[in-house]
Amino acid sequence: MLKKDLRTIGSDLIHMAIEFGASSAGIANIKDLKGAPSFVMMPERPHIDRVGAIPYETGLPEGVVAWEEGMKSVLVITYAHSEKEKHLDWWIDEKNPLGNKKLMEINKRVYDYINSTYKGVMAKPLNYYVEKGGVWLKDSAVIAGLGVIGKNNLLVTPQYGPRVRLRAMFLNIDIPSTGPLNWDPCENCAMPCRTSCPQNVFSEKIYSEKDYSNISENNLPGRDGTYNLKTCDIQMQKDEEADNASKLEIEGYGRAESIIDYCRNCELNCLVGRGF
Ligand code: B12
Ligand code: SF4
Ligand code: SF4
Repeated sequence: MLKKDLRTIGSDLIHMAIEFGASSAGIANIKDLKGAPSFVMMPERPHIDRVGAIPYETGLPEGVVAWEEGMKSVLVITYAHSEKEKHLDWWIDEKNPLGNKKLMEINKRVYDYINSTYKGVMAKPLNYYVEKGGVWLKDSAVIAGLGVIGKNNLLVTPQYGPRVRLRAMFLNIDIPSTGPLNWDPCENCAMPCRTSCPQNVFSEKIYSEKDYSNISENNLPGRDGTYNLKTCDIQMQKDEEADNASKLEIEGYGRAESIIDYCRNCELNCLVGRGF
């Protein structure tokens, strides 16, 4: 396939993902992803530092992404989670959050569209977890040009700030990356994302570029190496115990028996994209 044709297919898939409900979409070429910070760092990080990890089903060592034979690029989609629609992020009655379900639906529609439109193009919607064949989603979104990593350690998009959730799909065609962006919203910012953190998670530098084979000092967790996932996870455990069993009537769901509302302070207090 010619380079021009590949770009045209890429643009069409991005357009269709948005048509099917994604808030934004882009392409990350796998050659670019392999050198991105999370992809370099995770295989080198010790197990003790793997909060949120689940058992590996890919047969690969911990932290290593299962690049599938023949796959060349990744379609990345976002779905905006505004402050007004907090329920999108909630674990209601222990079920997959509605926002995550929406992302899976959009991915499925794009997958069906590819199969019915492009002969020879193979696609594979990816699991959320790297342990189950997924990819590191924030870096993928950065390479796809959907935003940058902020000082809150989240993908910050120009339109919605960090208030988005992500999903991805492998493609067997070699489409060039549609990013990264040349943009830094965090420069000169007073960092309400960090000061609003209930656990003071960003209080000290705990990662050093010297401990990893190829990561610059500005590309560490939290950018400067201060994001401490273990302290953050203390808050997540508190949120699970709090279980706001308020038996609310929820739009698109009905009456809930239990709700887990995980902390989003570093996300909701970011100054970018407020109030959409
Ligand atoms: C495990 C996990 C957790 C764990 C551990 C978090 C962690 N960051 O290590 C816990 C439970 C603590 C957690 C907490 C949260 N999570 Co979480 N989590 C994940 C998961 C499954 C894997 C994350 C991971 O281990 N990444 C790899 C490591 C290496 O990344 P890292 O340590 O964060 O730091 C890297 C980046 O900052 C990046 N980086 C830094 N500078 C630069 C520069 C460039 C150019 C690039 C490319 C990258 C880059 O490289 C770093 C390595 O230095 C992802 C889903 C996925 N499949 O990716 C969701 C995910 C990252 N989580 C998400 C969210 C929203 C949250 C929370 C707000 C909780 C909530 N309400 O959902 C908090 C936010 C904490 C924070 N400020 O980062 C979203 C992020 C959306 C966004 N806008 O970025 C994701 C993508 C899931 C989703 N549904 O879309 N999470
Ligand atoms: S999710 Fe909450 S506890 Fe974790 S870093 Fe963000 S504000 Fe802090
Ligand atoms: S609040 Fe400011 S420093 Fe924090 S992520 Fe948003 S723009 Fe960056």
